Amino acid sequence: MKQFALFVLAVCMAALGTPALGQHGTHQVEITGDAWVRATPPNRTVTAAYLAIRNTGDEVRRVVGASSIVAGRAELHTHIHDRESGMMQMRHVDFIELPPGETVRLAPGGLHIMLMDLTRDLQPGMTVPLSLEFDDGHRLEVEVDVHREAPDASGHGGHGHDHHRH
Ligand SMILES: [Cu+2]
Repeated sequence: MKQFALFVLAVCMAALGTPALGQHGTHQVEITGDAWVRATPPNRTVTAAYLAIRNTGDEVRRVVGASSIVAGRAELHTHIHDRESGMMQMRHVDFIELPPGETVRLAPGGLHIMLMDLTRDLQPGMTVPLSLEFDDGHRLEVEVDVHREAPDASGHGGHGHDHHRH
């Protein structure tokens, strides 16, 4: 079992060891504000990650993928309001567009990174690594805190009321 864990870790390290890694500072995209992942009850295998991404460059940039070692797979999602049913529904999106000079917020009820096939329970106080992939081939690695609810839900002008359960 321990050997298996080490093997998995080695594979992950190899996967992360792309040439783009380490260009953190040169890439004109940065994570601003609180990045967080919703804590999971035992045996829950899906959750969502939220963060704000700022494009400091002068070209449109796109987030085209995400991954984390705690998740078998990750997808970019948004919520839409279905007029027929009056319900919020999640939709997979192929990319998240980042207009130049703007900050795009991923937040409950809107855009989020869906983490699926979780390999472990995520408890408050933990941090999980998250890797974002951009259309220019860059990757951004972030450490994301695990919380039960949005940290500082009073700020950011949001109404802080989460209609949606992951
Ligand atoms: Cu989702």
